Amino acid sequence: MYAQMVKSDGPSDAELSPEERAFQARIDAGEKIEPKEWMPEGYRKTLIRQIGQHAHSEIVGQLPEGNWITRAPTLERKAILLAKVQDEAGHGLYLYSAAETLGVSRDELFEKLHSGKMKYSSIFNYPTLSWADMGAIGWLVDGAAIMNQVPLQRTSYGPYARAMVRICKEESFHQRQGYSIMMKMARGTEAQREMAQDALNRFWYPSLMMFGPSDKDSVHSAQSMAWKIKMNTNDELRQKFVDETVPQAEYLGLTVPDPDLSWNEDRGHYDFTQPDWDEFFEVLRGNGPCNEERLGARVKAWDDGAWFRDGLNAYADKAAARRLAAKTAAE
Ligand code: FAQ
Repeated sequence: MYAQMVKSDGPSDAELSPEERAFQARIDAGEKIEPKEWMPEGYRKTLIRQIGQHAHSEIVGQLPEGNWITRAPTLERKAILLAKVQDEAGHGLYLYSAAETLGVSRDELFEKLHSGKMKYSSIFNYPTLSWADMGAIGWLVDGAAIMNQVPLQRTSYGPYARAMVRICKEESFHQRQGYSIMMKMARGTEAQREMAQDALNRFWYPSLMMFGPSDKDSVHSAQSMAWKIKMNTNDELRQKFVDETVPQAEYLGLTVPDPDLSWNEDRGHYDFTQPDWDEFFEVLRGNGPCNEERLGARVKAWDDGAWFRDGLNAYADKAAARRLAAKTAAE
């Protein structure tokens, strides 16, 4: 039903080849597609785009929080934040591995990220200005990530679906740690409560943007949903996020920065103000507050690590040559 409400970019059934029709029948029957099996080129490319973008988001997503590890207010908070940021690195690595099963190398993916040809989530182009932002990121950003990723556990590509199971478990811990920071701040001193409110004010709309453009502007949704690469439309998940998050803000005693937010009895959902989509597309074009800084940090890390990668490769080459020499001598 939702696939009909979004822009269509896929071929009609009559235009499918016999192989494509058989492939679609497997998807419709809920079968998982595994790496070595036949798949349409568009399916493979869409997965590389989405999984690659997702992996890049996890890796770039370490930067805004990594920035606060040395400034966490207690040893316990530091240990928790460190573990969370390390989890994000792990998520990136599972996802790069899942993308590699589609025939793309990790080096190619990195090259595309570093040259700006591949995207990462818009949210990581916003600055983290106070400790309360660590709470808002865990609560809202990981909360939005979970909302999007829980359905992806049922996505049609086996390696992606399986990566999502573990990632979602860890994201739940992340969301709870963020909410725990927000509770502490919201119930602390007046200054702490103000910091928590300010963090909510700044992260609310960028979090809503994480779900992607509105359905009418979503280029890929129709085809991705037909292939079960995406399980829900962008607007559907955004609405679910608002419905679940508003009561959590109320429990904290904080105000969602949307004067038009109201419960709509007839729809059984909150009505809310859409994010500024011009701002969203500007961030995607590289003009957000921190795009340059984030990409610059990743490129620098890649360049600084060149000697280490070279060393590993030289060691692997030497070990392979030794193995070959030993084998030849034994024959
Ligand atoms: N940011 O046609 P659609 C995390 C692009 S995980 C940047 O609707 P699609 C964990 C889109 O690529 C966060 N670009 O696209 C964490 C396309 O451009 P293209 C990442 C965006 O793919 C937490 C164009 O707009 N999660 O954060 C965004 O069907 C805390 C048209 O859009 C995932 O990647 C955006 N927000 O739907 C880490 C989940 N939205 O490629 C550290 C998997 C759209 O043609 C700390 N991905 N675009 O040049 C998805 O579910 C989908 O890819 C969507 C976008 C829903 C993100």
